[in-house]
Amino acid sequence: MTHDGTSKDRQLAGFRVNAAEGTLTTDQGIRVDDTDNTLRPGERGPSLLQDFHFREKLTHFDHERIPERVVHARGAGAYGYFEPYDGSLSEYTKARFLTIPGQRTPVFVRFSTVAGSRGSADTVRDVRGFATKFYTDQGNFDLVGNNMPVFFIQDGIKFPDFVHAVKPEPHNEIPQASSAHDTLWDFVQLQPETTHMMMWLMSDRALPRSYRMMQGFGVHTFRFVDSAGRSTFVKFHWKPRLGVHSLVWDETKKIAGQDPDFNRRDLWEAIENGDFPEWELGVQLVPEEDEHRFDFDLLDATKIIPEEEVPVRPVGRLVLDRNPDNVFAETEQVAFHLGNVVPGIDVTNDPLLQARLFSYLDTQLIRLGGPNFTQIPVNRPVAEVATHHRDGYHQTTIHKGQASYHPNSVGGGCPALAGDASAYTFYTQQVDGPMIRKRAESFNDHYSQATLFWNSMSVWEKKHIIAAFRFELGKVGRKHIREGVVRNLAHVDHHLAVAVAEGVGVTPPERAGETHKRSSPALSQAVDPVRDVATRKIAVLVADGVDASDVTAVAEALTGRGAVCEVLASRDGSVRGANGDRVEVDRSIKTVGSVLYDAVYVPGGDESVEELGKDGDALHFVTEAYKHGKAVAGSGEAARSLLERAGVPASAEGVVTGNASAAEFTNAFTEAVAAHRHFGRDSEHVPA
Ligand code: HDD
Repeated sequence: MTHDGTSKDRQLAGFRVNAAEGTLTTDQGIRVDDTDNTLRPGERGPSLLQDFHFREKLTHFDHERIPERVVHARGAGAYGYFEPYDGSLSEYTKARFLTIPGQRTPVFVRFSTVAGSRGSADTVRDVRGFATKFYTDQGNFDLVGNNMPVFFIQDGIKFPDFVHAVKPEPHNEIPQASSAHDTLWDFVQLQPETTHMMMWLMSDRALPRSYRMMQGFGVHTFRFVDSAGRSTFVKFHWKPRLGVHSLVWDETKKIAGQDPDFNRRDLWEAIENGDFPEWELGVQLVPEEDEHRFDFDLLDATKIIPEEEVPVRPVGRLVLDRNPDNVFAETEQVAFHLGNVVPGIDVTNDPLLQARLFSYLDTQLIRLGGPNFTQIPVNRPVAEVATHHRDGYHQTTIHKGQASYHPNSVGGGCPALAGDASAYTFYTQQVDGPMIRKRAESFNDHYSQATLFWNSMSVWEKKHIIAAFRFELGKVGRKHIREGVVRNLAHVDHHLAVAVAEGVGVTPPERAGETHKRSSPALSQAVDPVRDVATRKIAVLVADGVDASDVTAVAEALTGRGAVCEVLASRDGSVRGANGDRVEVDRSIKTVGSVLYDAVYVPGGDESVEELGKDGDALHFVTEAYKHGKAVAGSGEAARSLLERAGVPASAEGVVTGNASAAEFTNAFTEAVAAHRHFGRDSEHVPA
């Protein structure tokens, strides 16, 4: 028996004569003794319409699906809390949840991909959604952001055009969850404002190793408003405690086959294991009077404020510590909306943001079937709700009394208007101008920040970007589209445009004038990366005859620092150790692949290593891990030569050989795993 915990439910609980949890009933509470056979006259007769249990079961099943989100359909969510470090933001905002030190505000966060359907793979090249619902004591605040700080378009009126272009093409519904097709790139080449975002999309940011290892951005410029009504512009940033780390493209394609749930599984397992993901909230603050101080418009969502110009000020932390109980009820039915703001936070005139203020509520009405979706538990504020809204589909509140209007005397004037500073009031802004459809001149520079991004990348990041453009445009059938994109890229960087042109068989473009040399180191994943082995997965390859002490030495060193070691062999169960003891196997190598691990280790034991050397799966495992830039280790001479046979030079960066019983070995391997990837290796091994 299910009940939703409303007060009515609790009241009725005392009257429940049928309340034996565990006995199957109909929706009307009638106990059921058979749910396997329809009612029929005679064993071989037709099913009877009067079988109410059968009809109810089928009807409910037939109505189980609701429309998936038109974008961000595939997601994974979790609960947790946010707490500010101190009260220093109260100088800028009266939002209580940001200014009361240590006060925990419950949150629900939903991560998502954008383009794919609900059942699509997690690791496709795509933007990731990072939407946070703060259940504050002043009402719900939704920060509906992405893992990239800019967007494809400047005005929300173009959102349907962009989404139609990126989604599978309408005549054959191909390709699923991929931007590598004609219509997206056609839109891109004709709409140069997409250029900056396309640089991000072609970068490794579009391939996060984990939701726990990606940044989040509010994207738009918002406003903070203090208790005196003074406004400060603000951009929101989430920084993951584990650092920002990505997969490589070849790997993502393979994971999409081996474990399409890779990112959601990772989030789920981390939380179940008590490795609670954590982010730091930061803000960039710009005083109202500095609005026009930049060489771009603060209202243009295709632009960042470089962190070197306006530093990100850390203000609090987000911790996710509870998985949902039911994905449909919570992760699917959660309804985010940019219009959910609390006193102290306000919107700006950014035309993309303004369109979102309309679209999110509108989309919830069709998706969740009416205006009462705010009563669904995951959407319910913790702050008290008292409205004159009545009726509508799926109304679960039993409103009492006769007055559902304002002003009223019949209901004692209730609910009354807030007569004090606790009410939400919009920032008082002077707006005046002719009614026109026109974009401001200050939105016209589509290339400078794309160049800034490119200039800020390390050599390996640039290689990955070129490879990504070549892959995506290589899938575009129409040559004029490829040419158009390359022409736009010439405004970003001539070398980039030529490298892409050469890869996709179009004439390299002329130099489109000098591009600037500025960079913003904070944009690179290679600058000052967080090094940590916590929750990293290490594959330990073994066979009969393995040196069990080699297994233990590395497993203890790494798990001691929070990593996860899994012993893989050609079959499940256990293998015989060199000393005769059994060594437990976690998984058969046939059920996994190197792409599901961060590093690989071959312990010593001559017989074991010889056996692995004859096993094509094991050799491939090592070769592939190395190719993807991962740490590789081998203990003893035999393992070292096995690595060489697998194409892994012992002298390469991130490759550790020697003896596992030595502290230098385990320390070096731990360091190599903590580095995430070793792209400084021989360039022929870096996909480029
Ligand atoms: Fe959006 C969902 C993020 C522009 C219209 N968007 C959606 C979600 C995220 C974003 C994370 C999923 C929320 C969830 O998990 O339920 N969207 C963004 C960002 C944007 C952006 C960061 C630019 C800065 N979006 C944008 C525009 C429009 C929309 C310009 C329309 C004018 N977005 C929607 C939507 C969705 C949505 C159609 C689909 C499902 C939903 O809202 O609830 O209304």
